[in-house]
Amino acid sequence: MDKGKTPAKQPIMKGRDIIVKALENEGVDVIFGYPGGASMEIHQGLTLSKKIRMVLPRHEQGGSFAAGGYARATGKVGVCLATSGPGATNLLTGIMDAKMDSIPLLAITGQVPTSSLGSDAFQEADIVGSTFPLVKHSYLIQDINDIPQIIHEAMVIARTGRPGPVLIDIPKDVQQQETVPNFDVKFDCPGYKPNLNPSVFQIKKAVHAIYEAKRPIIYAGGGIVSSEASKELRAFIKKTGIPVTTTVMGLGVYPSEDPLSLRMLGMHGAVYANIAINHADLVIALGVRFDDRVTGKLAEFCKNAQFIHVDIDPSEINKNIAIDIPIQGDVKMALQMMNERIDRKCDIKPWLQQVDAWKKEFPFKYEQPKTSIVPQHTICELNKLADKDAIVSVGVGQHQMWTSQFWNFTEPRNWLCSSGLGSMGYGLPAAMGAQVAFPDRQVINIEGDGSFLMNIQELQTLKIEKIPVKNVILNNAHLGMVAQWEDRFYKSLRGHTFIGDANFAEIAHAFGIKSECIRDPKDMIPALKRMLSHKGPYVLDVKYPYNDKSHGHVMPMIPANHTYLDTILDAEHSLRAYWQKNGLLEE
Ligand SMILES: Cc1ncc(C[n+]2csc(CCOP(=O)(O)OP(=O)(O)O)c2C)c(N)n1
Repeated sequence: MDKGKTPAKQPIMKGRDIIVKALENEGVDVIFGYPGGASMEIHQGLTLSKKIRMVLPRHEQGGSFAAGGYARATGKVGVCLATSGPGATNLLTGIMDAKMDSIPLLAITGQVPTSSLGSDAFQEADIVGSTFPLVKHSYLIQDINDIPQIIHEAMVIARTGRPGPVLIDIPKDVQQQETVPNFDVKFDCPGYKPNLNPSVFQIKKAVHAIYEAKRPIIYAGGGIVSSEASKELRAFIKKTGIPVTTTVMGLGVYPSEDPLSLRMLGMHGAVYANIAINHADLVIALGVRFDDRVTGKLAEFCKNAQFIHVDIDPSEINKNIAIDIPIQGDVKMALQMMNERIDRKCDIKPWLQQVDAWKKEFPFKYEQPKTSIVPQHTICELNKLADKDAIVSVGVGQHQMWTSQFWNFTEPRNWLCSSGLGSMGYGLPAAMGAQVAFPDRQVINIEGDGSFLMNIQELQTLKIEKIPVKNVILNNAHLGMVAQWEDRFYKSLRGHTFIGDANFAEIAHAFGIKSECIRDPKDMIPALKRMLSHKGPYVLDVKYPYNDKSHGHVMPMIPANHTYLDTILDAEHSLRAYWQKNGLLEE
């Protein structure tokens, strides 16, 4: 503030209005919130806001996933709001999803009045205690004068360093009290100073290792998305000529169809990506966490490689794998610093030829449709028809993995997938959140029937709030991915994985949403076109039979805690057996 100037006099405000104003000051433009006794004061305050759009989900879990979808698509903090007790506990899965995938999320909960705290009052849940292991940080506001400072801190903590969820619990009396607020807040958390700057010494070591390597590979993940480093990654690949594979979280950071792209690695990743990384002598790991779905059996993962690992979170480095060149810091800055020092392409022609040969030998493939619709084929055709910048959302299961395998990703932030937590019911609400952020873009939710059922109530939100998400339900009447594991590992004994055949087009119709149901392959492309050309929300129910044969499974597959050599290629072959047969493996 300028010397000599008196601050503009603030009027007395209610706690609830201070909350709204503080959120407006932080640039919040939408909140996904479901009211109740302990939060309705805040909703009353929100009715007066000209800057914040309130979207009423039909379940708090939907609200938390919608806030997550908004955050993934925009990079901004997604905000959800719920009442105390059951409202608050319904947010837990969305909070955990944000924790696992490092998504900036602010969850605000109403709480019973401070005088009742700890008395098992009606709808009292210790939400700070319940979410303690799930959040990056949390607050219980007990003094109305702390509201502006805490909201500012929470927003900064959610989006900086390694992003994540922050919870603010606000008792009802604090929302109702009055004070003269002070919005002149400054971030002041002495214990929180994420270091962004990579060590120059380590960067030089990394560049040296990159030029020494004969078989380098880049393993890129969600950290590239969080730090907006896709441009720097592309420059790094162009300068070095090193091939890149991504995690599920990293899809979009590099164009899938580029010759240097090895698409996704891991359990259902490309065979060639898994072979290549396991033959590499240098793995350049950027914003990844060596998740078990990527590494399989840790002791066997990339046995002959050196590792460079760049991560903002020091606790990730050396967590699962011993790292040779650790670089703690912002991956965008690390890439910029490496790019400045890279002056020529790596001399790795034989390696690139070998990787290319693997790419040609083991492409992703699927059966062409004959009598029934084939889900992978549907995804490919939809990909061809969709806008280039379409945002794609998924639930969890076979449909999710097929979309990650067959969709051609070109840019980051166009992919909404509950990756680390793997939560069914994610697709529809996450798509809803992204569509609110980008009303004019195509947002397509590709979801299995089981997943869709878990948050189907959000169809009403789409209808009432005019959110034009397109939903393609890959409906096999089964919990397909679990049935696949039953086929593989439990002699196809069905342990409650048949869920029955619902007609989602009729359900959508009841919500007032335009819909269609198809099962004949010849109807598929025209139906997709009709869906995409419709202005409002849409449900396309695509019925196909669950197929218990290999070609009905998500292939390839590395069984959990196994190595790339155990990859199941098809009904007859593992990669090990295939190579042994061709004399390429001595064991
Ligand atoms: C909330 C939740 N419950 C259970 C699971 C375990 N699970 C993983 S995939 C799956 C089946 C998903 O079925 P569906 O959504 O119909 O997709 P499909 O595999 O058939 O494509 C289940 C039950 C989960 N991931 N999330």
